[in-house]
Amino acid sequence: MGIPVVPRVESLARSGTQEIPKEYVRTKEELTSIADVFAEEKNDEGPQVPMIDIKDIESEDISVRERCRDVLNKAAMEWGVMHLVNHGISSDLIRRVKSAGQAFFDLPVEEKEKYANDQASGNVQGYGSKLANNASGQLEWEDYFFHCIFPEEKRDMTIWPKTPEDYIPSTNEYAKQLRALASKILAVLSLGLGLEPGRLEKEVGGLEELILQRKINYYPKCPQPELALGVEAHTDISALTFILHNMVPGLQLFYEGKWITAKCVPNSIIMHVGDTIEILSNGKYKSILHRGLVNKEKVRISWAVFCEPPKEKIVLKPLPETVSESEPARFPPRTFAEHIKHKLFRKSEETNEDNNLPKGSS
Ligand SMILES: O=C(O)CCC(=O)C(=O)O
Ligand SMILES: [Fe+2]
Repeated sequence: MGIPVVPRVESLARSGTQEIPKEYVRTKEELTSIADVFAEEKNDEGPQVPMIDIKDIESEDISVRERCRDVLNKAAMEWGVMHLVNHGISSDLIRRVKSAGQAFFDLPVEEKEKYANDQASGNVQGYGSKLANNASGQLEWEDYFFHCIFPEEKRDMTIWPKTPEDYIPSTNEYAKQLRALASKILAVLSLGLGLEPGRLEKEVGGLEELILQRKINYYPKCPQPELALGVEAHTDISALTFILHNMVPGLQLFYEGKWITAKCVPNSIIMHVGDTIEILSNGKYKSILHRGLVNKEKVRISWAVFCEPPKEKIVLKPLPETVSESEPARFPPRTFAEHIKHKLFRKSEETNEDNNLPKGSS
C-alpha cells in the first residue's frame, strides 16, 4: 500500500523518543488543565458522571419502569453522558469485542497499514491517524480503526479486518445488540419530551437510515502525557454514542466549568447524547464537551459507536413540540452534513483567532 502519508502514533511511541513532536503539543490554554489521569480518576470530590441502571427500563410494573426512565432522562438533561449498567449486552460479548479489537491493534503496524484509509480521497473507513485539519496543524495522540457496522447493506466488508477470526462475528453481533439498545434509549428520550415513543427513532432515520459507525481509538503510551491529548475537546455529532474501553482512564467531561474524569466502571457502557438529539430536543438533552487524556504507563483503547442520521436526507431542527414562545428554537435547520461543515468552519475560525490570522483564511 506504499508509504503512509501520516506517521502512525504507535510507531512514534515505539521509536522510544522521550520528546513528542511539536504538532502534538497542545495550546497554552489547554495545557493549564491537563493533569495526571490516574490521579484524576481517583479524585472523588465534586460532581461525577452519573451511573444509570437500566435493568427496569421495560419493566411490566409501571411505577418501577417510570422511575428507571425518569432517572435516565434526568441524566440526559443534566449531563448528556452516563455510565449505563445492566444494559443487557452480555459481558461475554463485550469481552469478545474488546479482545478482537485488541488483537487487531496487536498486529505489526505494516499489517494494519494494509487497511489504511485514504482521507485525501475522501475514504475515511479503515486504519488511520488524524490529519491536521486546521491552521495550527495540531495532532492527536491516537491511531484508530473506523468503519460502518450497521445496517448490513451500508457496510463495506472489504475493509473489515480478517484477523483476528472473531473480529467479524463479534462485531456483527455487537452491532445488532447495540442497535436494539439504541431503539430502547431513543424511546425513553422521546417519552421524556412528551412525544410518542417511536418519534426520535423516526426523526433520526429509523432502522433503515440510522447508521452505526465504529471508531476503535488506540492511544499508545505517551512519553509526555502532560503536553498531549488523545482526542481534543469536542461534542459528538451523533444522535447517541456508546463507548467501551479497556479500563484505562482517559475520558474527561467538561461539566460546570471543570474537566471531570470518568471512572472505570466494570461492565458498563458509556453513553453520550450527541448534537443530533440536542438539536431535535431544542437543547433539553445535552451534548457534552469531552476529550481524552493519555498516559505514560498504559496503552488505552476505546470502542466508540456513533449512531448517526443520514448525511443529506434529514433536516435536523428542534421538533415543533419542543419549541414555544418562552423557548424559541435554539438551532437553525441544517442537514447532518451541513452541521458537520458548520462545526469545522467554526473551529477553523477559532484557530484563526488563536493565530491572529484574518478570519476565513485557512
Ligand atoms: O476514548 C474515549 O473514551 C472517547 C473518544 C471520543 O470521544 C470519540 O471518539 O469521539
Ligand atoms: Fe467523542
